[in-house]
Amino acid sequence: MRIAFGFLCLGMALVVPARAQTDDFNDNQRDPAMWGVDQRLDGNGVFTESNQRVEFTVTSSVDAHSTFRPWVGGLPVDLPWQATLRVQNNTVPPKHGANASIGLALLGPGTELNAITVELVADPFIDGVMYRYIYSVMETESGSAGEASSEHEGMVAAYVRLAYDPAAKVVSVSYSRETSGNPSSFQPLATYGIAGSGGADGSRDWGVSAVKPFTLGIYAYSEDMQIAAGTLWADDFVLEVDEPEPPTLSIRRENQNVKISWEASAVGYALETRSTVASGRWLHVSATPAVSNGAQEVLLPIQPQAQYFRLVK
Ligand SMILES: [Ca+2]
Ligand SMILES: [Ca+2]
Repeated sequence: MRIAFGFLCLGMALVVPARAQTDDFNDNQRDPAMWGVDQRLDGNGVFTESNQRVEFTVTSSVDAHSTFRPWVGGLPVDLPWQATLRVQNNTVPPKHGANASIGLALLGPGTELNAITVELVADPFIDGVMYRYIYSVMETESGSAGEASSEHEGMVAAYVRLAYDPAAKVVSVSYSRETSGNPSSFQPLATYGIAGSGGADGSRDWGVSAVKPFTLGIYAYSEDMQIAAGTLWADDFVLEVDEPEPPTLSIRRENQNVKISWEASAVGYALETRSTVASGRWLHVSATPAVSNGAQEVLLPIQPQAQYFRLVK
């Protein structure tokens, strides 16, 4: 619930900034308020919060292993957001065909087969040279819709980012080669359209909606190799959701009434009142706002006692 306060006497409004949620994993235990139970999409790889980060381990040296740790809140389809994760990959795949990776995955509603991933991969190609690269793919139920990668010799650490534009319904993939602190320089890697168009590297209609939102999570993968503790890990997750500025309540006396108003563009808010500022039950103001000059306005008779008002969404 998001709240905008307006005080009858003070005419003051509290402003809620763009919402940033972070996890530095420094407490070494999965926080169920942030992260859901790990989903093993393939095999038996395990995420463990230890050494103040999220490590991925695999004990089997054969087959594919992929595990997904979902962000509990889900992600809105009607607001801009971006998710950033620091990743490190010191694994050394022992042969051609073996590989290991870690990064972010965005899943469409209903099936994990609709996914956009960005990962830091270690992969020895057929010539025996160890390649490390940022890899991104848009997966659909009918296979890959597009992919992009960027090789960097010797790279073991990076930041990976997924960012969403709700107007274009496009997910942009980028990464930073900075390896600590707050990275400022991100290089674009790919764009994907999730409503069937708009992506430079792939577009499919995932059927996302307000009632069927995205799921985001940490994702790790390995194939035909063990992953020892401390070799493949993620840290410093940041999710920024660009929520619109909350409306400002204005209050003005008009004869024996007060006119309470807020921006007409702020839809979905309800006006509430109570007679003490710090306690008591908030009561819904039943008067329907009239729209005038770009504002929603409610006219109420002045009461003998103080009244406090707020907007609630
Ligand atoms: Ca940490
Ligand atoms: Ca934790």
